[in-house]
Amino acid sequence: MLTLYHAPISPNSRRVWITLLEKGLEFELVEIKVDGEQFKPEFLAINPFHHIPVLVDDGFNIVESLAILDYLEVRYPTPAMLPKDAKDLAIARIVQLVTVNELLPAATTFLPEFLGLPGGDPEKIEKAQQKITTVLKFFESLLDNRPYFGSENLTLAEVVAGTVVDVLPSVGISLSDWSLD
Ligand SMILES: N[C@@H](CCC(=O)N[C@@H](CS)C(=O)NCC(=O)O)C(=O)O
Repeated sequence: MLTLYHAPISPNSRRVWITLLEKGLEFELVEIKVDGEQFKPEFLAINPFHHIPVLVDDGFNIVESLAILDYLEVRYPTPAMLPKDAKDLAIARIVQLVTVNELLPAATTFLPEFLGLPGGDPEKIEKAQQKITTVLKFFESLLDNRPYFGSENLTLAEVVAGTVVDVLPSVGISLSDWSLD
């Protein structure tokens, strides 16, 4: 039995939720409200770092969303969601890690705007905007004539990037100039 501890607002969590759906797996969804519920002893017993997502598979607890995706790919290999070719796999992993390490932190700068709160530091926002443009240009350079990163089929690269790229228009960053939308 698979159980996902999840918060719909979290891109880290949504990437696991989408992967479970794409793989057609049955799972129980436990919503954690990240306004404090993550610090309850019951949840800290599952993840001492108080982060969602956590996936529990028959009593085995997995924290860290990218580790969860790797686990799911090996444990439930159909449909395959990572390329087998070395270069294609590198491209998929690059997209995942650039999303987590570059794009998501830059997009988070726009969080106050997204939540309708007073805006942040204009200098930081300008830098974040430049970073997002650099990432999108870089992602575009990794695409070839195939519809997905390094693949003819949907991969975990699109799942990870998609949960962040998808919110960019809602914080005022248009995707119309890019072949990624
Ligand atoms: N590196 C972790 C990050 C997880 C993470 O930061 N989750 C946030 C939600 S996006 C969270 O649980 N925040 C509440 C907290 O840390 O107390 C992963 O990829 O799973």
